[in-house]
Amino acid sequence: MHTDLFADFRQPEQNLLPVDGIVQDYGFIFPEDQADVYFQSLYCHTPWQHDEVVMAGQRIQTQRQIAWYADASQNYVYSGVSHASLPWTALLLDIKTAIQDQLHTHFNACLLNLYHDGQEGLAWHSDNEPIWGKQPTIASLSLGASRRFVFKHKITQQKYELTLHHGQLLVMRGQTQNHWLHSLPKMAKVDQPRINLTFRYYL
Ligand SMILES: O=C(O)CCC(=O)C(=O)O
Ligand SMILES: [Mn+2]
Repeated sequence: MHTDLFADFRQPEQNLLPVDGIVQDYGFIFPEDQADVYFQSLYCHTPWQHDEVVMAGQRIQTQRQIAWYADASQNYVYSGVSHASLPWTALLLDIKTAIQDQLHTHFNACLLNLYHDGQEGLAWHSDNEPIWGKQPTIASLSLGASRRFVFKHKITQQKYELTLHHGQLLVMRGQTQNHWLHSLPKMAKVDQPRINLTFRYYL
């Protein structure tokens, strides 16, 4: 069981980044069976949509799927494509409340990503759109398959890498989005799906 494997895993007071930002690992914030229920329910009942990104003026559909939830009917525009928001479900509100209580931080939006297997990933980017404010706190919950997650400093190219597991909460704060990119590399050997939830606050 993961809680035995990583008994002293939860060290949120430690900053994983060496400079120019704050990334904290809150470890496993839900019991494994609870994380299983969340994964299954989100996997089966979320109205997943393929994402679209604009590259070299072309609209391209990603294999990865997304769903965007927010307090008001707030559209989320990134990579030149607008996404209409869905109303919160009871399950997402449960997860949001648990994370808010733990972090003492309020969130009003959540982006869900579904990676069907290791052939799907997310390219280098930072979540630095103006709607998130200058120093956003972004709480990232991982469910399902374990995947590598990598940070790269925008100037020095210095990297920091970790593996994100089922039920693990990672929090990015402060200057992180201004100075670091992050990515979810493809992992050919992974044949199981992963869902990621990033809780955010738009201004
Ligand atoms: O899947 C992940 O762990 C990261 C997702 C992410 O960076 C994003 O949605 O902006
Ligand atoms: Mn991101």
